[in-house]
Amino acid sequence: WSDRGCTVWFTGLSGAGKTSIAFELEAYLIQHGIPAYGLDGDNMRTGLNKDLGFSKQDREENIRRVAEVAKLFADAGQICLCSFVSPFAEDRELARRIHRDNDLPFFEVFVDCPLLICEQRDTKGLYQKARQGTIKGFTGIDQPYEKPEHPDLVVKTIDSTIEESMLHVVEMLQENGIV
Ligand code: GGZ
Repeated sequence: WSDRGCTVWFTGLSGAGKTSIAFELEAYLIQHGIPAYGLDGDNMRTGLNKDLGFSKQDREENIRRVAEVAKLFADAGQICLCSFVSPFAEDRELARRIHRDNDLPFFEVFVDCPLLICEQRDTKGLYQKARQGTIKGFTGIDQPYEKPEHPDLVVKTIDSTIEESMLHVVEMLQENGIV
């Protein structure tokens, strides 16, 4: 099973559904006896990356460290599921390169959801705070989100359920001989 080690990198706006899809996928893979582990802001920014904020520079360092950790998980034979806004194309490219240099498969999944919908969902109330100016540098409001130009997969969460999106990722992993 160590052959299937790889990283699935979910990118998209806050509230697009990255972590929900990754969590569902993690459960699905484990149920099928496939080792998987999810990394996201909640478990990386509270520990290893707790010295980092949301400036362009800090996001770059966040993504670099996450990619290095994901590389280790993948090298250990796990399917590492990374859910990060990762708004800058060059940072995502670095994450891909860190894997490529170690001959580890890397799949970029664009979790595509219109800003308007993410803002309507506003599950954590962060968009409202960003609009009010209480939070500065919020992706989509006063910092850019650079859409992936050549992602390995696009899942649109506006008209699909979390489970449907998750199964699209499973199909991609099947097509690439991972599962
Ligand atoms: C974007 C922010 C910000 C700012 C706090 N911009 O929906 P969430 O709440 O749970 O996910 C978002 C998370 C983003 O952290 P990442 O590590 O994924 O970002 S990056 O990849 O760009 O380094 C959001 C919350 O943290 N959050 N402030 N200013 N999201």
